Amino acid sequence: MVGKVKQMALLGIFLLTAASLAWPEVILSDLQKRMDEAQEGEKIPVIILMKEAPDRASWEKSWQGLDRKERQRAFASAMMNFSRQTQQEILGILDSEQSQGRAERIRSLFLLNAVSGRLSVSTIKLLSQRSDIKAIVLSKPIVKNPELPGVKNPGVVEGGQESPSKGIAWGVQKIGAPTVWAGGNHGEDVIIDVIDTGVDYNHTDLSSRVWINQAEQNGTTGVDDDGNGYVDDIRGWDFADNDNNPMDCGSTDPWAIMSGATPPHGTHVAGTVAGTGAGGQQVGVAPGAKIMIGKVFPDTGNGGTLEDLLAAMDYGVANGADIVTMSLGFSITDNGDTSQMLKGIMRTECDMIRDAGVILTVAAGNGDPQSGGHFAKPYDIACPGDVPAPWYPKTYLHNGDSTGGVITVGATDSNDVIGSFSSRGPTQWYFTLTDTSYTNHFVKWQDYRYNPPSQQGLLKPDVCAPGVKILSCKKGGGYWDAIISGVANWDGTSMATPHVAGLVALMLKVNPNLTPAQVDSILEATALELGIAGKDTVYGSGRVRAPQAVAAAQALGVANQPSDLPTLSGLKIVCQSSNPGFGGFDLRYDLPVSGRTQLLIFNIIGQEVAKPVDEYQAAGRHSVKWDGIDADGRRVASGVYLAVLKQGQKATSLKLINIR
Ligand SMILES: [Ca+2]
Ligand SMILES: [Ca+2]
Ligand SMILES: [Ca+2]
Ligand SMILES: [Ca+2]
Repeated sequence: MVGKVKQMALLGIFLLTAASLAWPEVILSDLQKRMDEAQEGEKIPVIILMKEAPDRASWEKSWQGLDRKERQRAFASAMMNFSRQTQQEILGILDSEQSQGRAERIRSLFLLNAVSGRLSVSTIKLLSQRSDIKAIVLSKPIVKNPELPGVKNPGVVEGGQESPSKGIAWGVQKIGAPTVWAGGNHGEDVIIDVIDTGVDYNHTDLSSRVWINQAEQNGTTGVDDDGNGYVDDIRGWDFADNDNNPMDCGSTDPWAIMSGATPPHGTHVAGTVAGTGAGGQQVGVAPGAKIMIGKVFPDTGNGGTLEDLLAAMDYGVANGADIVTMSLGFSITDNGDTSQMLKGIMRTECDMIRDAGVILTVAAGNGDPQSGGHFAKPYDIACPGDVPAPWYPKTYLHNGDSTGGVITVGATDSNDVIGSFSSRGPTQWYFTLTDTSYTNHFVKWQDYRYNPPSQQGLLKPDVCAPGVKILSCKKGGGYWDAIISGVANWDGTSMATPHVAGLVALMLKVNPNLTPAQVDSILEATALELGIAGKDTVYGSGRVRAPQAVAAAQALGVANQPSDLPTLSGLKIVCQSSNPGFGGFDLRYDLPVSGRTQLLIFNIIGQEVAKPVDEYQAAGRHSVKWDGIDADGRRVASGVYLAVLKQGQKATSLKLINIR
């Protein structure tokens, strides 16, 4: 978690030992070291990566014309089938090893085409002889960070609103969610997977919002009715304790939390996503959305593991989540082999989530929670918040496949000033593996090197949202206000991220087919610009704005109609450059007759901002470039614009999304 609460451990780097040379093909050196040190009978948590990869291009061909949710189902089932086939023999071996007490907690991770489990040394050695395995990786613990969800002004909902009077939490107000609700959109039935400490699904504000797996709800106890690998997973799953009860494991005792107990972080996060206000405070952005619960921190408070996190991410995609939100991450503060490998695994997983069409929002991190300051560049953004975004302006791409799956969120206060803790970019993707046990197996991303001044790494975060003094739901009922000095309103990019997840639900409600890249482009294009000009390493593209983003989502639904089809008016306009565009659009239009022709640009509230064409023009094809400059010669703000082509009473239009 990044709610100033927990971080995964820093990663140790181990030297290759002589013993590891016995299985250099498959067993990575840090796992070998762990095996060498293992006690008799000890089971080691590992992730087994399969060698075979599917022919994704051929799948895509057969999926043409599917809408986003249909495509997600097709993607998940194709990947699950592929994984099942390629893993069949290994799962058989592991089943037998499990029955003999040498393996446990075996799970197929279909997005990575991997298998996780806790295996004895002899089982690992047995598997390492196989040619269908690419690598066996030591899984990593998520350790608890005893830092508090701090607050400086307990008992007061920021924005001057006294608590516990009824009201709308300042962050929900600030991003303009109530304006969207006024139009009847509360994000109804959009499913948001909250991967965290679990959620208090009995809370007055959340109980009606929890996603229910109908097949299990109406099925037989003790039977995996929907065959998804999890028995009686009615509300989601507890991946850390491997049971069907994802109740938030956090302590409700503020004193215990202050002494280092796990706080009920997931209930707080879920409240910001979809809290209904039933208990008196409206803390949720999308009170019509459904919360799927992925619990990845164990009841013992000892921290979760990487493979539990991966399994939870898979579950969301497989079970129909539209959005996965993760207010968690682990700090990676070096470019060592283990760190790079871990980053690589997370980037691959996040890329797959993007390819499934699922939107993934992730906290930027809270700097260095030990010192209260920040890690040096480019290591301040936590992983997987350091994974590239699904969309960048064309001008920003570096090499090849430079996009990724993660919309990374920083935290701002009620004055739109960045939280002092909010992690700063840039981050880096520049693999320089040295250990051959790694170099043999891992893709080396070289697309965002940090080597200033010429190479500036990867710009992160992508957007920011309210994350300072955030009021939300308290496990057991009520809110974290006026409970006790010190743990009232919480600070953290953990609190900012669910504001964005909730906003994405509002966007998907009006346009369910938005791709992750479209969602990201709209969030960034419509954000309130903050800090230094343009997208920057503190605020990203700025603080999200719900009314503008939802309007743009709706507009893009219209713009997505095939734009080069003739309209009824006979006029036709297309954009030949990229749209969303980076401050300029090459427009081409066809006139059926000669006459006075106007090409006007309007902003989203209907004001005319520019008039690139107003003259007599002959019938036929014309081109004009609108360079994103308004009538007064100023560069227009990022956002959605409408290009209207008029001739007499005839008109046609085209939506343009401008990014500065
Ligand atoms: Ca099930
Ligand atoms: Ca059942
Ligand atoms: Ca449980
Ligand atoms: Ca800026």
